[in-house]
Amino acid sequence: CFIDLDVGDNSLRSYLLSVNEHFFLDIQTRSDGSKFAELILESPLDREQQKTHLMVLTAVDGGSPERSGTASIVVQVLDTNDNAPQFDRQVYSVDLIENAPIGTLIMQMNATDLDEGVNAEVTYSFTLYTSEKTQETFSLDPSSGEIRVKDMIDFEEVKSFEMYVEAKDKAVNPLSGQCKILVFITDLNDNHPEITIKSFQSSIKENDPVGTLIAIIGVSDRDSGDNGKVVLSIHNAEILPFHFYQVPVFRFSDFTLMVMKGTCL
Ligand SMILES: [Ca+2]
Ligand SMILES: [Ca+2]
Ligand SMILES: [Ca+2]
Ligand SMILES: [Ca+2]
Repeated sequence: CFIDLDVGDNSLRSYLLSVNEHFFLDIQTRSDGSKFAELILESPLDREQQKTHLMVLTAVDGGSPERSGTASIVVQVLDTNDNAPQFDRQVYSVDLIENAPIGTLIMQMNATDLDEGVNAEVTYSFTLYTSEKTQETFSLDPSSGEIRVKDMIDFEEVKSFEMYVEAKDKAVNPLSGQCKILVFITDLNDNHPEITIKSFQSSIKENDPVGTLIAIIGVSDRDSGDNGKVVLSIHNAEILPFHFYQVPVFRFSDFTLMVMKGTCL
């Protein structure tokens, strides 16, 4: 409040407020003719856009020469929780090799919250959409947002995982943001080929014709791609009178071979 001890035209005549977007002055006159000004909010404030508003209030009298006095007004905008934590993407995808050691860091979650203080402090958790199996396989640190391997991962058992992560702020009325993480497991050659003799004729007669079937052998390898392809060979094949013939069957890494008599015994 400004006080001008002069009277009549020389007393306080008006108030002026420096130009600003959010406030205006409402000048009131008391019954004794003295004036006072109210600072009124004209449009909503957004702390995330501007934290402090600085204005200058000038009081001018009606004298000649005109005299004025000024005062600074500083308005500090307090935060309300009006921003939800946000991830930079809605879906993340990660490749992870099977048998990765327990504790391996696969992802560091980082959600941003434009508010301040507890309104911007974020905790992370798996949502209910994340399967029990996935939650047993991966851990999520609530405060750092680190996702690590918690249990052995076998590509032959599960080839991908889906996680749904929520970031929630610590405000009294919390807001949250979600994202999805897809983990694709890559195969490692961790399975030996398995040989099964499906039929075998242990004795053959001399002069049996070329092409006589001696054995059917099944070979399989649980791995994928080149890790699951199998080459079957006979030890010392060059001095033995037998050959393999591959008979394709239904599964990619499973085929049957026949041992044939190649030359006369
Ligand atoms: Ca805010
Ligand atoms: Ca917030
Ligand atoms: Ca494998
Ligand atoms: Ca293999």
